[in-house]
Amino acid sequence: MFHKILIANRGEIALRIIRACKELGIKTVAVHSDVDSEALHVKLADESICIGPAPSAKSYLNMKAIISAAEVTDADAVHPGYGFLSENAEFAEICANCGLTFIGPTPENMRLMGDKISARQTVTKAGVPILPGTKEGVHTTDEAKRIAGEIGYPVIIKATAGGGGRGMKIVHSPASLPNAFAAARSEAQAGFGNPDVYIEKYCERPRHVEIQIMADKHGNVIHLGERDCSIQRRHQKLIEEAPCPVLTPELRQKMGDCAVEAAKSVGYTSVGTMEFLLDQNGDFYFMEMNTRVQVEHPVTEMITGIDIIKEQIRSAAGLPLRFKQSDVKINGHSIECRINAEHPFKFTPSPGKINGYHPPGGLGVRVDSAVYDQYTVLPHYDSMIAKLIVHADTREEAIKRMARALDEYIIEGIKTTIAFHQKIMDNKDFIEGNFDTGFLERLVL
Ligand code: MV4
Repeated sequence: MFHKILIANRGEIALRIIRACKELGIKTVAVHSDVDSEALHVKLADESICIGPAPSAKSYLNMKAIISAAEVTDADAVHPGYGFLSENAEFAEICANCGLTFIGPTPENMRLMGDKISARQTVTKAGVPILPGTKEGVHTTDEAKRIAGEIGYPVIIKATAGGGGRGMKIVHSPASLPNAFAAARSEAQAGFGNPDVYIEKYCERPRHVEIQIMADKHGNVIHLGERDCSIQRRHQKLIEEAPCPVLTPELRQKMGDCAVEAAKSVGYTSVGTMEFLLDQNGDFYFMEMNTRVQVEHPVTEMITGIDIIKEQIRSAAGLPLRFKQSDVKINGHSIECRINAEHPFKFTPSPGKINGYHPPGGLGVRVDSAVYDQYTVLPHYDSMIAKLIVHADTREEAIKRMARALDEYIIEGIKTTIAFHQKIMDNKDFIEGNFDTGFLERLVL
């Protein structure tokens, strides 16, 4: 097992990783920017090191500074969390070259899944369904027109190097294709430094359902069931839950098996997530794989009782998984609300000093957060300040518990999205499980 882990992240996920390390008896090193010296991850870690000025590009994305910090503190592994360097294959490679274990998949796996066309090809070979679309990048408008005609409108143009929905264009007719194609390519170039795009059949009003995968370095791969992450705004998830309210046990097994086979086919060795679209007919299609731990992993922990971060660390250290697929039992229902320092209905950022703080508690309530009373939420980083997670026997009880916990949660001095979540917990369609990825766009609060 590792002796000391450097956590290359901040905020609640840095705390989440520190907690796992403490329970595993592993020492921790926090890294922080100039403006983060009062951050909770710095206070809770055994040691801390400043790695640069406030902008992420100069601190939390500064590979040289992070590697140096690991060397001077004699850390033997690096946990990247989510965001920042978590899906950067080059960083994983540099860690390995410096004798540090990168707690995540291999650089090869990260590259394969980071390229959305190669990810599609790879999972197809493992028998995973994908939407009709191109097997290669599409380079000219004529080619795009011909392919879109073959697939049939509507189609969606996506960046090969993209992900998470950035730079996608939905095209409903041949007339609008040339502009959309040009825009997609230039956005892909600007956003990812690579203009390549591919075309897929557009799936209307899908749910976003993803499968949590857990793998070790001995060829064992299991899944921990699914999460429904359909409640999103501009590709930012706001509410996640597990299990998915509409998935049947048969469909769960089929999606789970597909995700496990895909992970096995590439020799995957860490935790990861296969994202699927679930359409109105109950058919599912692979979208992309996230080769990191995700923000919403707690809802899966709550219904399985498995500590995903601890297992990820153990797996990176070369230990075998402690669970077989048959050991994984889904128990009850869990919901997570992401609470952001934003206007509750306009979603404009609201950084500043928290002047009064009281988190909720009680049975089945979990708060993953790195803020505290008198803490100043900084404008330089992500606006998510807390994840409020509940667990209960049924979905109906989980919604009531979430509503109760949201009512208890007091955060003064800044605006937060608590009031938004209160409205959703009281929404008839949400309560009935009747929603898809377009839910928030159609919603009038
Ligand atoms: C799609 C799609 C419909 N059809 N692909 C968005 C995130 C990125 N991973 C892919 N995304 C989508 N891909 C096809 N062929 C609809 C979306 C999509 C979406 C997916 C999940 C959650 C929210 C979404 C919001 C808009 C579009």
